[in-house]
Amino acid sequence: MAKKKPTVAIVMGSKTDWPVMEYTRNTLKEFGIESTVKVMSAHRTPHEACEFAEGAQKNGYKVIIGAAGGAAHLCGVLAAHTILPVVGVPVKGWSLDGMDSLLSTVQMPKGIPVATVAIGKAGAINAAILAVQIMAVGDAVLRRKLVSFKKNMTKDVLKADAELQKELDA
Ligand code: RP5
Repeated sequence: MAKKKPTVAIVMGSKTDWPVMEYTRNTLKEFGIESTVKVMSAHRTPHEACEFAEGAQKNGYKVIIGAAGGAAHLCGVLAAHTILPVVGVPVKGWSLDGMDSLLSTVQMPKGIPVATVAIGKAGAINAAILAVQIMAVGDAVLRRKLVSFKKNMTKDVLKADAELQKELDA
């Protein structure tokens, strides 16, 4: 069977962001969504990054997920060159515990939003779920998958609570 066309683009500022952004790709896979993963930097490959964002919609992408650390301007640059929704994952860099990445991703001046999620792994997973939620607006199959994803989370927490209560009562 032919592989489904990717509808989400994951763009990272460096290959060193991959251990975090692998969670995004894997979470998207859980929903049956294929993604393209690219390393592109706003300052080291500025032309490639802009070109990619400019062509993203025409190339079938519905959401772009960007990830960068440090002075993390990549997501803002991507958002400047497309009307697709851009979700930004701040990656913990070499100092400041990721606060630099968080603030530079989230503090977009008015007009060019970047939907910024949490720093690191939680953000990487949430970026994927947010992308699914965005696409689910026009897709009943994805909506059903989101409902069962949430039900499973509820079940897991209730199960963990029941186990804890047993341990405490023992
Ligand atoms: C950013 O700088 C990247 O997104 C990465 O998080 C950070 C460090 O990049 P490397 O020096 O590891 O390539 O551009």
